[in-house]
Amino acid sequence: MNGETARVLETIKKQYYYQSEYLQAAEEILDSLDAAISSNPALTDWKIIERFVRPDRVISFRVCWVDDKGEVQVNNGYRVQFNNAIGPYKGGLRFHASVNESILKFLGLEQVLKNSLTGLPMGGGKGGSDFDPHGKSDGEVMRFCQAFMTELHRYIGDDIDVPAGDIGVGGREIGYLYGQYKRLTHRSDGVLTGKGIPFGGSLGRTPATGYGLCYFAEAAMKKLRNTTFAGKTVVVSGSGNVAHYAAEKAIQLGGKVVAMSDSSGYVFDPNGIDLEAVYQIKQVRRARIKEYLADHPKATYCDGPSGIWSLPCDVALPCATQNELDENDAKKLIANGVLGVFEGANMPCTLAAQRLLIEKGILYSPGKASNAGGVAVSGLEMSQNSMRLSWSFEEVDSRLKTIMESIFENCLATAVKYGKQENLLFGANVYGFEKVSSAMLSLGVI
Ligand code: NDP
Ligand code: 2IT
Repeated sequence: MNGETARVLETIKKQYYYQSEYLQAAEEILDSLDAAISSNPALTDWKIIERFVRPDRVISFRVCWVDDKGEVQVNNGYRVQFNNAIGPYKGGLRFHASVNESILKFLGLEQVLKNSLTGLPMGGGKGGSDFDPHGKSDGEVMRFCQAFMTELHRYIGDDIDVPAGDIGVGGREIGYLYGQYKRLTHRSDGVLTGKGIPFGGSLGRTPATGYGLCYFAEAAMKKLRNTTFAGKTVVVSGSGNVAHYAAEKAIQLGGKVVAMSDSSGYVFDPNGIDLEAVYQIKQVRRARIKEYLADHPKATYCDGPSGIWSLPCDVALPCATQNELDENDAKKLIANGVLGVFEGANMPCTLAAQRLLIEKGILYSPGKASNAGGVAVSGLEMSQNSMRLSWSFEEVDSRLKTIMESIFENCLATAVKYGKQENLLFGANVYGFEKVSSAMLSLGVI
């Protein structure tokens, strides 16, 4: 890194020294951008890098609600509207105890590039709360969602900012959030995506991120290693929305998924994971993955999720959360002969893990490229809502596959153009940035 990128990174490191996740995402992106900006001095003259790494605004608010015992609870709520140069702010809401401004700024910054990669006109944003859904009743989740939307609705709109799901926010939460939005505004529009099918949701949105990840991975394996998922041993971390549908598609494509995890630990099943059992435990009963052992005597369980990376596998799909795979984990995967690491989560590999995987010639794709299928189908849901139409599952799934394959091709072509061979991280950062920066230049100093 040199010149403008290094200067901007130093500046934000001083200003936001306490926001480690935001700085990590910024460093990873800026590290790729020297070549892109050196060919266009206007980007430096117009301070595009300086503007690009900072969100347009961070909205933060209090969320008060009453729990089942009648006690008042207070949480922090946020919406980071990062960049709308190429379209309305778009990105998920995360409900997790760890949520803070740093995490939402990293997610928002990544979302700006990811949404650009989809080829659809969407800017980037992210929001959420430190509300922890674990162990909460349906009624408590509903009252929290209503309180959250009571404040959030002032800042969003179908042409302004369109939230969706992320960790802790799935179909149930989107339903409650949308219900409160309707109650407050008297509007029925496409202000949220990931809605239920009876009230404007798109067929294919629920599995889109996981399916899209496998479409991307399959395209990369075919083109760069002349192989496919067929016969491969696959390890998937997490057991939420992204992990479930990634595992399902990997199995459909002929892979064998042998392990999955939650935040407490991981299960290994040499016979191949029984995905329906995991679904019942994690999505229906909202219980711990350890319960898998009850009906699967050949399976084993280990406390602590990160041990999952010590299992031998051909393909690793980290689909849980940020920084879940560090340099030591990457070393173990490499020692065990991994062929590819394709990210389903956002920033699951640490900077050191990414660098090592790339240096050792492992196929590696960053989340902003390989998990873009979720937001891409959100973009299709927005189009269907605007047109008052709905497409079949097959129509949506085939558009998703085309989008993921072209994201792969564009990232690869960009990497090759700059002499970076198979470096899909470089390709994703530069290709995503080119469109956003060109729009920012055209829009003037705003
Ligand atoms: P969910 O809330 O559906 O699932 C999260 C899963 O990850 C849960 O099984 C959770 O377990 C598990 N988990 C949390 N922390 C860890 C950990 N340290 N190690 C292992 N497992 C852990 O979220 P999603 O599946 O929607 O999101 C997963 C990732 O994918 C996130 O990074 C998200 O930002 C990203 N993503 C999501 C998209 C979407 O469309 N939903 C789109 C693109 C990216 P537990 O039950 O114990 O909490
Ligand atoms: O990280 C992501 O891309 C998401 N959580 C999905 C965002 C969206 O608007 O569908």
